[in-house]
Amino acid sequence: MSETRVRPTSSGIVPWPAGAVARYEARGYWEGRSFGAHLAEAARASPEATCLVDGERRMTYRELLARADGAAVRMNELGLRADDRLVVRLPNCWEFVVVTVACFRAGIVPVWTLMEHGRHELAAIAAHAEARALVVPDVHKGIEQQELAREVVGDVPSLEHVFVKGSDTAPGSIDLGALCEPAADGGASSTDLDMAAPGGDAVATLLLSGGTTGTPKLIARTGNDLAYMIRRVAELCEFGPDTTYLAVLPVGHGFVNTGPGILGTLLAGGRVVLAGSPAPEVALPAIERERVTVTSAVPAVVQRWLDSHDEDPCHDLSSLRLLQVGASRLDPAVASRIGPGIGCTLQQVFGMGEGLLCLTRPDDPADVINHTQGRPISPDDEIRIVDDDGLPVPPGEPGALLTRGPYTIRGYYRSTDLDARAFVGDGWYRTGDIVRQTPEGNLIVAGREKDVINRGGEKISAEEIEAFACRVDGVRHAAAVAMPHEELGEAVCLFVVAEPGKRVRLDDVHAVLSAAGAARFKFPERLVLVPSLPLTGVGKVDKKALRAAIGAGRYDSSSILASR
Ligand code: OOB
Repeated sequence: MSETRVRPTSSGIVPWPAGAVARYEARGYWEGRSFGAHLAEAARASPEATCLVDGERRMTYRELLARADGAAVRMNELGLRADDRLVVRLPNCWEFVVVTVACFRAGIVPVWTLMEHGRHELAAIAAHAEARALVVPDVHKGIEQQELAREVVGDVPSLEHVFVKGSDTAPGSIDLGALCEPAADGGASSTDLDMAAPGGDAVATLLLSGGTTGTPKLIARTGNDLAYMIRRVAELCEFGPDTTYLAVLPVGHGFVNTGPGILGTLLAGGRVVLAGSPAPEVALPAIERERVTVTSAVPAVVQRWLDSHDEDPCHDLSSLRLLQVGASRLDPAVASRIGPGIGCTLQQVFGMGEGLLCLTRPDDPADVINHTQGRPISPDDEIRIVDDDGLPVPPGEPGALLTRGPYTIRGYYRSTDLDARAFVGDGWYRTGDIVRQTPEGNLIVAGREKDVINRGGEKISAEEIEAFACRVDGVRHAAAVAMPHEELGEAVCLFVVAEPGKRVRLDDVHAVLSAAGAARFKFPERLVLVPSLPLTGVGKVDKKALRAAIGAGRYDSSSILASR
């Protein structure tokens, strides 16, 4: 088997400065162990407990570790070594968890993507990560997936292996089911993996960032920082062996994996139930059937659950103790329906792949839970809220949120050009969010300075959509902005200035996105033709004016210009 030399991740990460490392180690946050070592310890602590439920399939911790170790050893035999990257594009299924644990055990770096990601995203992610392997299902929602995998392999020279979940593995690809069989030698492989475990400072995973640019931004998270964050959130959410966590959001999301999510449940010795869809007709019966105690959802999903349960409260949801809601803005009116409607405690979660995680605490007063996005999880999370000159705003005023801390990265993976914009001064990460802080220290997300559209929790780069639009015949200028959407919170509206005499339709833009294999959630919902785009005093497109116009239902450019 030919082996493409790929650079180690360490060549592309920005380390924490020595003083910060010493502090985080001294305070016991960073334990110097790989994430796989933490997981193995948890699995060995309760081997007979059920850790995973996927439909009829139930798995104990013993079986999970045996399968993960089997997969780790087989990946090693295929030439995949510690620090090699593997792109995972799987739906919510037990194989996702086994492959993820296998990667952590072997020190292979998983890069979790969404099933919605198409050739456009997958190729860019795999190329940037210099991934050596890709995992896909054979079929998803009735659509064949291996052709896509072949295309991506054709696009990305470092990709050597494709692992396929399902019974129909194409020649040249590897059957994921066989890969995930327990190792024949049982304990011996596990001991070898224990011995070869990477240190805590090795990269454990590369997360995707909700992009502000057309190219993917990858976030290298180490075993040290990831384990600290997950353990700390799990502790604040009171996770333990009696926790049954329902994974309804796509497993590729950081929220469902790490907040504390699937991985936090496994570290706590609890049980993960995988649901194939967040639709109320799937999620609510799953809560009832499995006596789920905790789950996490985006606001758009919660709204559907509330509506469905109000209309027909036929499911017993009394086991649900905590409902985490985050990734996009939760309307306080919806927040206040959760307690009375579902009978559980709401926890607002304001997080980001880059690190910083804020939560309301289960015992906070209702006002804090319903109206704020909580406070950081670590005493060593540092927060600054600054004005346009970088100076602290007066208490309670909105400003740009900067942060540093024991699990917040100091730079993107191999993206020094991005770092210059996103990291300021002494390693402060500029989150792109505008927040206010209450006197008790809770944050309220008040807006955004980054050019991103948050469509029901999926982050879409306006710049990327504009670049696609400019490829359409007849488009002279394009500006993508968020417009209000009743269910999703925000949707993509594209303003277009056409060449003289040309007509541009939404379908033309969709055709370009579709031909490139871009994710469906990026497709603009609306296109507005305007004779010109409004400009700010410094000559940039005035997106504030465009957002205001579309929000107010005014679409013609004269009213847009008038609204400035
Ligand atoms: C989560 O992570 P990302 O990386 O997909 O997106 C981060 C961004 C934040 O910078 C903020 O703009 C937005 O998503 N966001 C929220 C929010 N939570 C995240 N905006 C308003 N209200 C909230 N509660 O989205 C993420 C990662 C881990 C846990 C939870 C969410």
